[in-house]
Parts: sequence; C-alpha cells; structure tokens
Amino acid sequence: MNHDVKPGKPFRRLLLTGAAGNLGRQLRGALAAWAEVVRVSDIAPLGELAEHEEGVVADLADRDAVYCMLEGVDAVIHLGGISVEAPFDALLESNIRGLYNLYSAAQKHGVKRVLYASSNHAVGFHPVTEVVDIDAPLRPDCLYGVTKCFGEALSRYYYDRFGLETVCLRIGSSFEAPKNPRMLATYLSYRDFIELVRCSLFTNRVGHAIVYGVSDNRVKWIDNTKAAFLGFRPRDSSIDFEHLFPASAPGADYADPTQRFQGGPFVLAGPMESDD
Ligand code: NAI
Ligand code: 15L
Repeated sequence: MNHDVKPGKPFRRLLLTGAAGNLGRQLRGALAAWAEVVRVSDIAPLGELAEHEEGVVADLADRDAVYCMLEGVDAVIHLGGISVEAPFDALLESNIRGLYNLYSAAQKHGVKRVLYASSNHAVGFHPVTEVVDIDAPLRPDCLYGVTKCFGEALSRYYYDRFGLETVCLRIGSSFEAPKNPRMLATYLSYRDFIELVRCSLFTNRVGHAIVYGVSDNRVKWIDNTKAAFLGFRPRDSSIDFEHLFPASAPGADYADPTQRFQGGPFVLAGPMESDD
C-alpha cells in the first residue's frame, strides 16, 4: 500500500464502513478520486485493497476498535450494519451500539461530517397513497427501521450538542435492478447512489440534513424538495425495468399490507420468534 499524500484531492482520509457490502463495493472505486486515503472497514473480509485503501476488519460493536478506526478521519460514509430485519439482539449490537460507538469516536476525534445510511424503512408505515417529505412523521415498519430512526435521532443530537454534521440518506432500494413491482417506486440506481454520496460530501454546510435516495422513477412516494440544497438530481429511472413486471403495478391490492404500505414486505417482517 502506498499512502503518500497526493496533492489535489479534497479529503485527506475518508472512512467507509460496510465496505464489503453491496453498496460499499459500488462506492469504493468512486472514492479514489475524492480522498488521498480511503480507510475501508467491515466485519467481513474486505477483498483486495487498492493502492489508496487501508483496511480495518472490525465489529462496530467493539468500542475500542471503532475509536481507533476514527483516528485521522475527515469524514465518514457509514454504510455498515445489519441492512434487513433481524433478531433484536443482533440489531442492538450492530445498529444501536455500533452507531453510538461510531458517533462517540467521531466526535472525540473531531470528524467534521458523517453520511449515515438511513432507510426508507424509517417511514415505511406510511401508505403508498401518500407522498412523504423529510418532515413526515417517523413511522418505522420493522425493528430494523426503528434502528434507522435511532440513527437519525442520535445524529441530530450530535449535531445540536457538538456541531458534528450528518446527512441521513433515506435510501430506497439500491440494487443492480428492481427485484419486484414495489421497487419500481423505491429504486435507486448505483450511479444515482454515488451521486447522492458526492452531493452529500461536497455541499458546503449541511448541518443535520435528511434526504431520500431514489432515482427519477415514474411512481413516486417521496418529495425531496426540502433537501434541494444538496443539489442531488437523479439521472436514472426504473422506467427502464418496468417491462420486468408487466402484469403488476406497485400497491395494486390495498387489502394486502405489504402492498398498502411503502415498506412492502418489511411491514410484516418482525419481531422474530427469537425476540420473545
Ligand atoms: P449490506 O448488508 O450488503 O452491507 C452492510 C455491510 O455492513 C456488510 O458488509 C456487513 O458485513 C457489514 N456489517 C454488518 N454488521 C456489522 C458490524 N457489527 N460491524 C461491522 N460491519 C458490519 O447492505 P447494503 O445494501 O450495502 O447497504 C448499506 C447500508 O445502506 C446499510 O446500512 C443499509 O441499512 C442501508 N440501506 C441500503 C439499502 C439498499 O437498497 N441497498 C436501502 C436502505 C438502506
Ligand atoms: C433496505 O433498507 C434494505 O437495506 C435493502 O436490503 C432493501 O430491502 C431496501 O431497504 C428496500 O426497501 O427495498
């Protein structure tokens, strides 16, 4: 690894958590242009490291490891954690304790900004017939969604108390392609995801902001007007994938809760038997 300082990049060191995951793998290439060093971290193996990357394999629930991980970091892109419904104890460690460890360490090390991967599941119990903006009441649709509400509240607290900035990215469904009719409304292309991260990193002052991450889809449940200052303009659309689901429209059967609510199948996902 060669970590010599190369002049001209906007950041000295960025930290990317969840770097071995679906979105982390998409982002790693783009970050090379934005930071001299990218510290990539995950609990899972990180794969081959690029020239500009330094790897840290650690559990977010390990307070000492997370403290060390934040040293010398300008800004964090926090994608790490459990990304679906799971037993409460697992969510507690990765998404609650892990997030506290991250913010606590970030504040102590003087980190300026965190991009926090929140989720549409923080507000998934709004019906599909409603359009939500960033002021819509939190209506988590599962325990995983509750942990994302915790993250939004914790980051708000760290901004109000310590001035540590956060952009909460309420990501829709960011995959190669929509996997079901609902995702025609929630789809966020990888290209638009990277652009959302770019806007959130490079906008001058963000304070504590919330922005939805969806592409320019034909079916829309979200209104991003209040986050316009971030300058995020999606270029892609799920229109290109509508032919994959010809017979079904998202939310067609409102008697079915998984179609009535924006969270889709997540609304019936938890709690699990192991939580009893
Ligand atoms: P993913 O599940 O592929 O990646 C998450 C990564 O976090 C994994 O590599 C996993 O090993 C790591 N991780 C889990 N627990 C950990 C722990 N205790 N310590 C350290 N690392 C841990 O998920 P994906 O799709 O990449 O999503 C990234 C983030 O964006 C997640 O926080 C997810 O909740 C959020 N998000 C993703 C959406 C999507 O459509 N891809 C939609 C909404 C939110
Ligand atoms: C999420 O929050 C999950 O991380 C992702 O795996 C998708 O299921 C997405 O939401 C979705 O709502 O489709």
